[in-house]
Amino acid sequence: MLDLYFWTTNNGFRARTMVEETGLPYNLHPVALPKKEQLSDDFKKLHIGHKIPVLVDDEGPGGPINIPESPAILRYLAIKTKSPLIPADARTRVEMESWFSYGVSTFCMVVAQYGHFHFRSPEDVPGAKKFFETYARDMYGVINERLAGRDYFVGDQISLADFAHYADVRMYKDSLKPEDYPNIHKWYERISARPAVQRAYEPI
Ligand SMILES: N[C@@H](CCC(=O)N[C@@H](CS)C(=O)NCC(=O)O)C(=O)O
Repeated sequence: MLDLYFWTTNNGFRARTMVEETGLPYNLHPVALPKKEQLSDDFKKLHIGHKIPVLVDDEGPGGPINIPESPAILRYLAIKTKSPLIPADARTRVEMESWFSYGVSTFCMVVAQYGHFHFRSPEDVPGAKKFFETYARDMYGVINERLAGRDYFVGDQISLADFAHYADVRMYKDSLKPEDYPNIHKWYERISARPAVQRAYEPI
């Protein structure tokens, strides 16, 4: 059985979406970040770095295993289930890895800073707001260009590269609006229509 330790953040939803995509049964364990539940001794046994998401698989390789970090969870589950979310073709797979990395490290971190300075910072820092909005919008431009004439980031079917970006775009959809970027908008609607994605965003 899989156990997903989760909260309603971009990284949490990225992992939950992947678990839903596998169709495997799982238990969902909310870890309420606003109540600092991630700092409990019990949770820190799962992740010394006190961050969600963490996946626990009691049928891991060699026995039960804890997997922190959403990128590792996506890869782990794709490999475990031999999923086509990792393309079989070697060249497409390499391309997928580059866009996966862009999503979970480059794009995600910039958008997180945008979100911090616009919505969560107790201090108003206009210079940081402007800097990260410009930076984030530049990346939306890059992604919009990448998706021109394509349904997905790589190849002709959905891959981990799409899930690398989707949770962040969805998290800020009311401010960095996908509809302002026509190719992102079509892609966003396509991913949002997937039954597994809809299940992943059901309220907890
Ligand atoms: N790179 C990690 C980032 C995980 C992360 O930053 N989690 C945040 C919520 S999105 C968290 O749990 N923060 C609580 C804390 O640091 O105490 C991933 O993709 O899973």
